[in-house]
Amino acid sequence: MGKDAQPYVYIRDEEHAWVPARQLSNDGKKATVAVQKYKSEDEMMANASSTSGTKVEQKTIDLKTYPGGNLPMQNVDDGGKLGNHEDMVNLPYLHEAAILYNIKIRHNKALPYTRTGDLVVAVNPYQWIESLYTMEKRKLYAKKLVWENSETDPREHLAPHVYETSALCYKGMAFDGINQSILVSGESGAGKTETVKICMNHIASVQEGPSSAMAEMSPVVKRILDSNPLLEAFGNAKTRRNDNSSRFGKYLQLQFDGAGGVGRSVANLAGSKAEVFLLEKNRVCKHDDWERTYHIFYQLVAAPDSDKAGIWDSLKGTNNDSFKYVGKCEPMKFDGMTDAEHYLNTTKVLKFVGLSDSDVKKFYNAICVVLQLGNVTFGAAGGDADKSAVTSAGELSKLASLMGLAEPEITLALTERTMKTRDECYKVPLGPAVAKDSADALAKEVYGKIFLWVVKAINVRTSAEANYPGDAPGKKYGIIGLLDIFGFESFGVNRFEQLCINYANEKLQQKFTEDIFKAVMDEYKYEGIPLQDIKFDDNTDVLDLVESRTGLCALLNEECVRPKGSGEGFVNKVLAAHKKSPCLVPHKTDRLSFGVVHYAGLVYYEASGFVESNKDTLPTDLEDAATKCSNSIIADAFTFEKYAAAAGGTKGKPKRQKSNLMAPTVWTKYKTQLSSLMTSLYATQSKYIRCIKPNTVKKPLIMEHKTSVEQLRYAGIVAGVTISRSAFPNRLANSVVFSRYNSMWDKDKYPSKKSGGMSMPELVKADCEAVMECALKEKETKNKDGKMIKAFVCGKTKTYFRSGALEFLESQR
Ligand code: AOV
Ligand code: MG
Repeated sequence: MGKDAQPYVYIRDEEHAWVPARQLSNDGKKATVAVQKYKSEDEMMANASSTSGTKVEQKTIDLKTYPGGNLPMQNVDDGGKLGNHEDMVNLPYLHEAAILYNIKIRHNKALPYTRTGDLVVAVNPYQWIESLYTMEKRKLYAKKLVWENSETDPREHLAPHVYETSALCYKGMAFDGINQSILVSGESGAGKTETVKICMNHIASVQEGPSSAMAEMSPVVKRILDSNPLLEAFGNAKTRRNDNSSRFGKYLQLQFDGAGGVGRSVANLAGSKAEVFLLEKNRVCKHDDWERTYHIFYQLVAAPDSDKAGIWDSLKGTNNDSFKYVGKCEPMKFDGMTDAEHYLNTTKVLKFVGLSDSDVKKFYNAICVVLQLGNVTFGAAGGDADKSAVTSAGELSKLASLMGLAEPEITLALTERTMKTRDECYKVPLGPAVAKDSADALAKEVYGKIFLWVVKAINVRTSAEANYPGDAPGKKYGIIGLLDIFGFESFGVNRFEQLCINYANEKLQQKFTEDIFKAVMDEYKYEGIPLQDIKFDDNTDVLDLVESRTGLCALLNEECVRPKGSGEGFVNKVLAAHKKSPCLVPHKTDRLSFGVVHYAGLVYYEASGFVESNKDTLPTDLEDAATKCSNSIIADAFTFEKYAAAAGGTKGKPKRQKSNLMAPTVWTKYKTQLSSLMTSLYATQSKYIRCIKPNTVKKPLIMEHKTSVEQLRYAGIVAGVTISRSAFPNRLANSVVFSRYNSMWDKDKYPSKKSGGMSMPELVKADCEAVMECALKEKETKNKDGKMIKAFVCGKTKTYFRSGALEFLESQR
């Protein structure tokens, strides 16, 4: 807030999203501003909001295009300096630009964490800031937030950190007996997985008790932490955005013994259970040039020949080039280890989760089946493009022996398809491209099952039930759940997967909104502010559009059982059924495309592959072949699936025909899984961490405005702020209000209602109220019923200003 009549504001900018400016004049419709031209970002940061030194350019701004017809104000001090706040709730002016500049200044000072109330915004520092994660730091947050009693908010004297999230969760679970969850979100590369690891390590150290130096970790804790690399080996891959990108969603529940115990008893980490969502199976067969498939393939290929010989004879002497799914790639390290080193580690952990030596071999052998499926090639048979033959006899023969199947058997399964009608059963040949797709489909399915198998194996070994078999069956443990899930996505082309991902984000956003709403209610209650004023937009419209009985997904499922179901048929149905929905936008030119207005913005989806992606069924012939595989891990997984799918069907009859119609679609399974996740989350008290990826070059200290602002929107931070500030956009501490504006106070006309016996804060409030009565008289408005509405409310510790009131005070001062 500036002293002079040239307020410090932000204006929109094509290149930098928001830039600081001075407002020179404002007639209510148009404003003239002075904008500095900086040579570089650095210079802009250094000068933050001063007009000195740099070239100044004047601009006329159409105020209609700004919220409320006002330019957003900068949070500058009396000297015109733009500081930064640890808690953005304390920013007098809170809006998108203010949030951006606040986290930017902190990011530049290597301060990655910022609070907004209970939420922590974590900007990926792209450098390991050792001092943030020392044992002293861990203990400090644990001591202040868990073990010490405090009258006031104990975070007051602590810098913002994700350790506060982990510590407060531990406290809530251990002392209040309320299950907790930490919901971490953000786009690819924003730091979700790292953050979850940081929190998990902290929780593991908090639970060691108030005086522990964590010299030795309990074996249970060690097992839980050690199982993590295994999930990463199978579910992570190098992508353009992240060298170690998780290609699945994960909900990890830490289970505690003795939660909610009386007094200061320590709740002990007794086990953990992981649940996974939507593994990106396509990556098994295809990846962009600069990306890789799953780490485990490279690890296996980098294994020493002595190990390879024990897994599969033909694996000996191979390298990345030997397998089409792997292909050429530069050697790379992540976590400081080469693929060969990772192989050794993965093998160690596999044994550690309970696999015997022979199981480990069998397991790697199953992965070879996936690799080898990619090497089989097909061509037209006898010049007929509708029929195919294997054109790589050697590769096929290796595959057959690896799977323990006769060559003709696997060949037929890949090149022909059995069709069944009510009274007959016949075979149709497949063209080369379709045959190749079949091989890919089998590879993806096998890999998907291996992945789930790993998760199950880990759970069997790490769950509290496994660690403490003596516990009573069905014993309830205290839970801290950690959610590391894909953030909102909006790409050039958005497919079925993006819809699934964005649907999950809508569900989470709904909970987030409800939680913020509750927090605002709690704050108002504490401050003694009337509650009826809070209004906000929720996202039930979008959720209805997606998940209701006639929603997008029900319509997609319908289209999938139609004999000639197609993407276009689906889009037509959707547009017809939801003409009136404010959240559905038809595409102007593309009949295969439709737009959905998400909480984070409009996304167009390309529906051409929706039907196939949603069905995701494996032809019977391949499924049958897999059940006969000599590798029992594969055979068992497929056999189980077959019986599960047939459960309820008539015994002994061919099962697939029926289940082709009835097999649950990807969507149906996903929705069920997600709704059970939401049920678990609603049973917890949630805390939020929003990760922001500051730049695309993966370098420290750089913050690109445009992409960062977009993420603030996607993370719902801006929407959240809108809720919390809907009635009163600005707020200041009563003491600040008094010292700042008491020069505008006519004491005789507006006497203070203070009286003896009042506490200090009550005295300040009384004075502050009188000052505001006087200074903001002019800004009073009448409501519909002719009642006068004041432009402010004084709460117990803070004054809340209605829209425009604080700006008015500043201009008058
Ligand atoms: P993600 O989980 O959000 O992406 P990661 O947690 O894998 O992102 O982080 C990406 C990279 O950023 C890491 O490999 C680190 O190099 C760096 N990084 C993240 N957080 C920190 C931190 N606190 N300190 C230092 N470096 C960090 V994805 O799984 O791709 O959506 O799918
Ligand atoms: Mg990740």
